[in-house]
Amino acid sequence: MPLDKLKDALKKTRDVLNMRVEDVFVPGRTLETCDLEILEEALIAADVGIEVTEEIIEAMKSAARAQKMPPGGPLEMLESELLCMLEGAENLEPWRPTKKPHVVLLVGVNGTGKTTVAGKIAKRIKDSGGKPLIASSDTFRAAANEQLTIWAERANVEIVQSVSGADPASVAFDAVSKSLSGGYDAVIIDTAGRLHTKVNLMEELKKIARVCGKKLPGAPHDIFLVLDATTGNNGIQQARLFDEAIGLTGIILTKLDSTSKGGIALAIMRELDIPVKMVGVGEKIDDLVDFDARSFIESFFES
Ligand SMILES: Nc1nc2c(ncn2[C@@H]2O[C@H](COP(=O)(O)OP(=O)(O)OP(=O)(O)O)[C@@H](O)[C@H]2O)c(=O)[nH]1
Ligand SMILES: [Mg+2]
Repeated sequence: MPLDKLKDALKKTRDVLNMRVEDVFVPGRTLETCDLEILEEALIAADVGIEVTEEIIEAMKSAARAQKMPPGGPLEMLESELLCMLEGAENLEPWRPTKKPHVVLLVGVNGTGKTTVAGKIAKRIKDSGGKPLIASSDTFRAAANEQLTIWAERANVEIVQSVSGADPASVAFDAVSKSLSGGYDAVIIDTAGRLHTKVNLMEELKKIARVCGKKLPGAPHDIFLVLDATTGNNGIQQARLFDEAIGLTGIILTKLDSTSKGGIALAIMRELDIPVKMVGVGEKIDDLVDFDARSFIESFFES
């Protein structure tokens, strides 16, 4: 993961954590005399989630009782407890298209960054020598097609456009057909923002996915939930409901650069069995990085 970009993006989260963590871990004090409540508050403020926070505090208390303090002190212990917790939940392989064509469906609530992510992923595939196609299955919002067209131009890739009011599933079908006949490596399908609680809109997503599979068995190969990190813990509920409705293969966490609540990535991985695949670290086309738990956690603590 390009470390500098990630570190820059996590600055706000790091500041929240470090400020409080410094208050907790006064040099020379043992963990037993440190104020773990401050740490608890800091972790919750960074949206690590109650469950993860409680586990961490317990683990640190018991390590302290057993006098198992690492050479780097409590801070190192915190870091290694976080890492240990995420073992097995790590995203081991950076995401790449593995099928040809590899069909990716982007879903999420309104304004999370789906259209931006479509452009960013297309650019990344193009940069690595692939031939991606993007498709506008957002036929709901008036300017959606234009917005995606701008991203297609920026990424210098082809687009299957939509007409306002058209059936989003038919756009997806056309895109998958075109990708098969045109020798494309990947199809990135952008969809309209929708609330996870709206049953009919979730049905529409299922239909889009079904139609892709009709044209190309096995498609869509990935269904990524694009989740706005600034929404905090409500994101967990969004992920749960989208997953129940259509089955997610991963999460793309956006706007990490504009929040101090980057801990949400840890909560997601711990509480849901869905990997965070990539993170959005800005509004520009190259501001998308692969997620790696180790670098992520290290970026919480190192400036
Ligand atoms: N700072 C920051 N802004 C982002 C990031 N990703 C997207 N945005 C911004 O978020 C806003 C919404 O992005 P869109 O891509 O239009 O979101 P969307 O999910 O397609 O929105 P709808 O189609 O309306 O549901 C835009 O202003 C983007 O520039 C990110 O990683 N960091
Ligand atoms: Mg959009």
